[in-house]
Amino acid sequence: MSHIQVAIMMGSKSDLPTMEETAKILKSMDVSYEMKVLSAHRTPHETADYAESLQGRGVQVVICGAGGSAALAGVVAAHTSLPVIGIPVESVLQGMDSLLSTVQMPPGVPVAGVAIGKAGAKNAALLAVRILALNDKNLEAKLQDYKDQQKQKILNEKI
Ligand code: RP5
Repeated sequence: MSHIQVAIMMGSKSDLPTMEETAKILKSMDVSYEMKVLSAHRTPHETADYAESLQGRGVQVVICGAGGSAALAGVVAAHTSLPVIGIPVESVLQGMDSLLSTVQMPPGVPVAGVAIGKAGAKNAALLAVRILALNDKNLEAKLQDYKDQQKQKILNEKI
């Protein structure tokens, strides 16, 4: 069985600056991941094959980022029963197109959509960690540390 806990997918290498924010948080919490460029539109068969392989490999959460007519998260959700988190990557329409394409799924095929861009990329990682932490006390403690650090940062602000 694979040691990969989270699969991070993106529709193009041009999405990498956004998706790196996801990877950074997973890395900081010692969550294992792999990153894969696959496009719902440009590599439809390869995308389906990869999505269908994940559960059998022991992957627990899939995070997909795409921009524009962002079908990736939805297509992956159609090809796996794993939880799928969709990040709308910023685009020519400032990501509104990506946002609607990602979240407006038909009932029965869920995608957990997060905010546009890097904020969403960070929250996608944290949401994945929350899912994994349901069965991992060590990870739960790391999430609590993260929350405590955020709290201290705000409380230490001087204006
Ligand atoms: C989407 O089209 C990708 O996810 C990317 O955000 C956007 C543009 O792709 P490139 O033309 O930069 O490859 O499928």
